[in-house]
Amino acid sequence: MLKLLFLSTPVGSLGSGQGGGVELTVQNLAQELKQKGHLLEVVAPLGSTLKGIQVKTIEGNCQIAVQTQTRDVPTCLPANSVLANMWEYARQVQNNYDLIVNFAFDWLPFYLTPFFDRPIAHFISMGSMTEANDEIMNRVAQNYPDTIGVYTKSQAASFPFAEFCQILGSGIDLSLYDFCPQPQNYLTWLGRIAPEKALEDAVEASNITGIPLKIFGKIQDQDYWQQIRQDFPQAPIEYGGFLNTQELQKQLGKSLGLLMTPRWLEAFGNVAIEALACGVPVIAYARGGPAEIVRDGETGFLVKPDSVAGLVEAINKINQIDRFCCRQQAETEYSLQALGERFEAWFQRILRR
Ligand code: HBI
Repeated sequence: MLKLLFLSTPVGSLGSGQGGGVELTVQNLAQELKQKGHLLEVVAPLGSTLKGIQVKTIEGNCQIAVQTQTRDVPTCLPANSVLANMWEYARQVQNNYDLIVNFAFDWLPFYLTPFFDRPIAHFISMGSMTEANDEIMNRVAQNYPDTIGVYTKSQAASFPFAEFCQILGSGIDLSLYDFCPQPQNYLTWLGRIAPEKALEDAVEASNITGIPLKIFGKIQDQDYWQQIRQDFPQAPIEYGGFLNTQELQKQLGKSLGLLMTPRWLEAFGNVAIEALACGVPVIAYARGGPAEIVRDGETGFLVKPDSVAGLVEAINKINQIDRFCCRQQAETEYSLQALGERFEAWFQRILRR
């Protein structure tokens, strides 16, 4: 049994959605590790909530989201920084714990690592973003090998310390997703409707094949969405809105396949494992996280990046995929239990040093 202190992302309170994918990771991990008998406390900004887990909330001003910054941005902390306050609390209580786990993608926790008496595991939740972060993360990777965790190999590859990264993958609560053996005649596309997600390629493929495409997710860039509608006036597409998991998995499960067309380096791509959990094959550009999730020819198809012709070719053979294999892959690789085991093994490796 380990005594673990989790320090959450300082960009917003847990449950606000501000922290995106890493909120889900903190929530799932905390629940799973508590389930396995470990003792843990989560430190997070005021207003944070976590089902069934003790949260120590800390007041202060949130960090600026790093993805809104440029690569050369100087490290900055606001007055009364919640990040600094969280780490002051951690310094005071560190001796009650075996291991501290950092989920912030920020300079300070990495800089503070050598000042702490207790070991610190750092989970990095995006690819390389700024020079200052790369530099301080690299310093920790060199001095404390094993202590850097990431979702995927391609995410690790974006950092100068790629070979030091522990690849931990992700996981979802499979009990929320129902296997659907018999699809209806439509494809799905899920995600933020924004240029880096290249929805236009999926729409073009639907236009060529004549197979209807149902689109779900937040319209983040309205002009971009209108441009797609103008460019493909005849495409058989339908926008289904931004749904909660329960509603989304109902619609997703009935589809022939999920199209993933990322233009940028997707660190992981949770929508891929949500599809697999419903038995839905994934057709994805062979780049980033999805390229490490989809088993080409078994649970979907990996397509030459940015090739609409490649998408069309894959769509035309989607019935070759056994939908049950998709569900099985989700169960073996992406269950919460598998995720908890991977993190537990990582923590043990650090503590053995
Ligand atoms: N920005 N500064 C900062 N710190 C974070 O921890 C952070 C962020 N932007 C996005 C983010 N975390 C998470 O939404 C992603 O890691 C998933």
